Amino acid sequence: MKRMDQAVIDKTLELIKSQEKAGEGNERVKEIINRLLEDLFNAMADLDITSEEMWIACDWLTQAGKNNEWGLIFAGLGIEKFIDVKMDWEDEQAGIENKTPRTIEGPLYVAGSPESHGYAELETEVEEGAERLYMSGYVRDEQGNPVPGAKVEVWHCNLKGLYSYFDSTQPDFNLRRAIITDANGKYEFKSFLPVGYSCPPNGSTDTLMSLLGRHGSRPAHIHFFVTAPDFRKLTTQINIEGDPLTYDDFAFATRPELVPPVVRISAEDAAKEGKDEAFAKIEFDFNMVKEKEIAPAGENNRKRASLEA
Ligand code: MBD
Ligand code: FE
Repeated sequence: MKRMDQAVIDKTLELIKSQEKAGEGNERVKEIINRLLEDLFNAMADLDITSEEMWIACDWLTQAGKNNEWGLIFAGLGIEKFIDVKMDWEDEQAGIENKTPRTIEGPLYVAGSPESHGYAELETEVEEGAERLYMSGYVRDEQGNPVPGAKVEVWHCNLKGLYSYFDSTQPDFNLRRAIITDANGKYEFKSFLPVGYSCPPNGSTDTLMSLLGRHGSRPAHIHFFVTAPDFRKLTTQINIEGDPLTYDDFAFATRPELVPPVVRISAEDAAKEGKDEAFAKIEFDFNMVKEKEIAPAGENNRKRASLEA
């Protein structure tokens, strides 16, 4: 079929814009919405999108909201990845280097986890059958100096691939803690090696991924927010080395610098490190940069879950 005349599309866009009153509303919202409508209408013409297809989209969008899956869809469609790529590019323009790479937050953070100094144990309830993990490292500034008093917030899923709060069968803040670095800038925590995550079966994200011929799974990973006064908030994750999905993450969060080695320490050697059982050991430092006007901010003020909300 012949594509609609551009003039017909443009006239419709102008009609819609003509109802906006100058000086009213928000100029930034007007700019963004008008641009998105322009791109959308052109795509509808190019791809000959039908009325039936449009209403399938509307129904899917409605259901996705009811399911609270929009955060997951932003991750799965690579939108959250793209904003990281954009901010990386902006950092590069600003000459910012030698930092721990950012990677997406994802939709499963909960604010207000229990805080401790230097060390934390992440299990509020014991996870049966898990491989013990001790992870530690230093928070460092741009010169490599340790940053005492930095806050390392950490969260990961259990062996079912589920996160506390979103999985109401787990106790509050299970596998979620905030650790304040000690006088040497060091943090350490005791937990276990988590497993990967998969989107809720038959949910809106899962349905879309299937239609795209994709899977909706993530490799095993651990999330972090690192904050300290005057430093830019760092949002990142580490991957558990050896997961088959390490470089096949539906959320595109893996970065080679974020896959630290996992060292297996035997029960005998564990004693030398002051631990009472064999464990997997991960050492990982967080290299922070100062908050700067010329570079993107670390905080985005998205709405986040908390026990009160
Ligand atoms: C997760 O655990 C996650 O980290 C992301 C980004 C998306 C879905 C589930
Ligand atoms: Fe996650």
